[in-house]
Amino acid sequence: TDSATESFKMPRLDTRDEDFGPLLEVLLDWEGVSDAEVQKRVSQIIEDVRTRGDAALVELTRRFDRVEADSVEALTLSPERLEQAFDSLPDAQREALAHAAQRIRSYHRHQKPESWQYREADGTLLGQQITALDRAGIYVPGGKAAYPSSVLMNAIPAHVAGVREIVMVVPTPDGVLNDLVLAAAHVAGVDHVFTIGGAQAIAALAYGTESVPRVDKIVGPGNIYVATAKRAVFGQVGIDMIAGPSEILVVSDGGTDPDWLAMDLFSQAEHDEDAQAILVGWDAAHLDAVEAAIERLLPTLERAPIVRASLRSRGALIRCRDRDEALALVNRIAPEHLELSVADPESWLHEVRHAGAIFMGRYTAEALGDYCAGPNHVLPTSGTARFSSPLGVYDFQKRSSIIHCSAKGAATLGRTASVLARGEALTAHARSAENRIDD
Ligand code: HSO
Ligand code: ZN
Repeated sequence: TDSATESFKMPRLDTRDEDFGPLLEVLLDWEGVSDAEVQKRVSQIIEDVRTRGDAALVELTRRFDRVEADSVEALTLSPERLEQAFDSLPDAQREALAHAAQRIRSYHRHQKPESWQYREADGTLLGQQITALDRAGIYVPGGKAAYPSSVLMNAIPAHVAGVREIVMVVPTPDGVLNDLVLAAAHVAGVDHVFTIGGAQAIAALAYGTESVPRVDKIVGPGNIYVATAKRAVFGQVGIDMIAGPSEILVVSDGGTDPDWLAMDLFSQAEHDEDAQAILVGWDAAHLDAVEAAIERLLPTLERAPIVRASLRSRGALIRCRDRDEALALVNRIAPEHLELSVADPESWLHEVRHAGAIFMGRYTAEALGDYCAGPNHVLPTSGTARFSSPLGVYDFQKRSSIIHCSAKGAATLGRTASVLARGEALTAHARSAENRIDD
């Protein structure tokens, strides 16, 4: 079929329908992929890299990416090479990258938590000290899924957190380098880049090889091999969350141009066939207008086949009764991106309990947040906004507890500790505490 002329009907739901509940469940259902065959292959690759180091990386990169290199050094890009990629870009791209990076940096600086301490009356001091990870690893997918914006979103918070060394890995199938990705790495303060990918890159970052330094945490999206490898090395290193397909929920009060709303839905749907774009509203005529806009504009898109597949299988226009029902849907769905395309978004805000990022008002397209508003675009998907947060500075930091007892404090605490320790039959604990009670 000619994809430009193929007819398309946007799926519709109505909360008044008897079977709305079960239909919504089906719409939201997303099975996280886990595949025994993939798991087996991934654990073999990890074992290979663990035991043979660089030699395994060179071989696996030849096999999977068709890149001939006789050492990992030949798969390494220097900071100078990154700068050169930046310099080679047209002015507009250089300026846009720098502008986005500067805004992302200043937003994330606001996230920086402070260490704190307080002193009690008897002189004992308590506190919490915040420190950055020594080394972070950033995975960047190769090929068409390589987003320079994601390099900024992953590396800048690490840099702001105070991470000493940021190591990026990116596969280059057939040796093809993406200058925008390298330029973004330069702008974001990445220290080393290795042109390796897949499970072998994750294994190298987790365990280290002769040339690849072992990191403390690995972040960044990847295909099923990468996701499976990240799960497998978790515990050896920290990992970020494993993201499902991207989603948007738009709430419209009927006052926003239907063409704008259609394009906002498309912008999410064009990411991939499994992406999810849903709009909810209570104005029936307006929903019809959005539906018409979707059907008229869809054939004009470069990625119309992807958008059509996404909207057909996972998209919906949902008609609800009123504002309260729309809010209940928001909190039920806990969307990655929530667009409040309404006249008074502030009055909604305090009632939104679960959403990765909240885009307020008619002018705030998700696309602005994806690139350059400042907040992170790595967000909790598939309803996980119920319990998790956007990627941030805090993901590259940890907290140490601080206790400094005065002599008087040690005596007071010693009495309590001694009683509890004897209750647990741990007498060395008790005596250790009692030693510091001077009477
Ligand atoms: N919407 C994606 C991020 C992105 N969009 C990157 C464009 N490039 C997930 O939040
Ligand atoms: Zn996007």
